Amino acid sequence: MASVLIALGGNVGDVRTTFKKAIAHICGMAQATVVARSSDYATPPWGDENQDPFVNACVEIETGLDPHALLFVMQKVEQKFGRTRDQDRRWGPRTLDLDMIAYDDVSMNKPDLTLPHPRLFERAFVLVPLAEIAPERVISGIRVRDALASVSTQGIEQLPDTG
Ligand code: A4P
Ligand code: MG
Repeated sequence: MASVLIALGGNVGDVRTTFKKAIAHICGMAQATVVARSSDYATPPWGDENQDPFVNACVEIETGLDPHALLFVMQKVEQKFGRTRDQDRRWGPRTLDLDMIAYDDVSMNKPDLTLPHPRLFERAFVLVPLAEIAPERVISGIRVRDALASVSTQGIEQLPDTG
């Protein structure tokens, strides 16, 4: 079984409900179990700042699927929740974005899948929830808690648990 970290993001619709359903679908389709799930966070938009705030979270799952099979499942789940990849502008509004942050210690650079995720260390909206569930995890030689200490977390707010 592999330990996989997945980042969730969205800023259109009832994103927190979408996250719950998306995680359940990933687990069903990937025969995966949730090892840890962060809180949800409200985060200022990054990249394209002219849009609504995002909700972000991270989850650690265990799965027997290989990285590409899991990516396929993640893209199916994005589609199920209304994400139309072609119409989205880069870094623009979306109902659900699922990024594979790390898959065990696998390192790969394929056209459709780069592991660990290449923009992980620039993004407080990924590092804050990741540090909640995996502060000691080392990704590309960098401990998650140290990566978090090197970015600004201004404007990021932990949202209360909805049960
Ligand atoms: N791909 C390659 N590696 C991976 C990986 N490790 N995980 C490929 C997932 N996908 C991977 O993805 C484009 C292609 O990346 C896929 O076809 C896949 O084969 P995409 O999700 O369509 O592209 P994107 O999301 O538009 O671009 P990118 O660079 O992934 O942007 P992000 O990171 O998704 O940015 N601000 C806040 N606060 N919170 C956010 O969540 N998200 C975005 C979107 C912008 N600003 C944000 C947030
Ligand atoms: Mg993405």
